[in-house]
Amino acid sequence: MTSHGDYEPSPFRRIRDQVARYEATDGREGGTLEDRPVIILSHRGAKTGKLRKTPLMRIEYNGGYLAVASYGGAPDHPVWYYNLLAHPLVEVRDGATSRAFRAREVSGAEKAELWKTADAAWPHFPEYRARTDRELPVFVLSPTPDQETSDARDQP
Ligand code: F42
Repeated sequence: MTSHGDYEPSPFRRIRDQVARYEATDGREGGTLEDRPVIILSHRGAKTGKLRKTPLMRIEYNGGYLAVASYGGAPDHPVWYYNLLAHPLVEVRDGATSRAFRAREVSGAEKAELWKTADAAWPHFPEYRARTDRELPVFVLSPTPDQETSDARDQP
């Protein structure tokens, strides 16, 4: 996983602009939602293999993060959910720092426990769960052994 090269910005201007502002300012702009911190998840498209970047809530967990495919309680999973299943090696940009992680979807008792952490970080998750029939997926993002800390700003 690399943040360079074949990055395909979101077709949605708000998302595209947020990612650009975040990366240009180390998260000082575009780095919060309702005063809660946001990360930028870089991942590979399941079909295209292109690099995608998605703002998500920052939910710190066990030296890594949780990623909740909530999409505001929309009826369908966000596209990035399927990308992570196909290509679990991802990068997280958190402020000025970018590191590599491996995504693992959780279920059952482990997931029930992790909702406590997620709900504390973003109190809207319970209403999203109530809004939709689908079960909101949760990933644990664990640091990969070869993780490196670097400036994630794209370089040519
Ligand atoms: N969404 C969440 O699910 N969880 C969060 O914690 C979260 C926080 C958050 C904070 C700030 C903010 O501004 C947005 C936040 N969002 C959060 C919304 C999030 O950023 C996404 O917009 C949302 O989850 C929808 O994700 P999506 O992957 O469905 O994105 C759409 C908008 C999008 O750009 N889709 C691309 C597209 O072109 O339509 C997907 C491109 C793609 O991945 N294509 C695949 C490929 O192979 O390249 C193939 C797709 C296919 O199957 O055809």
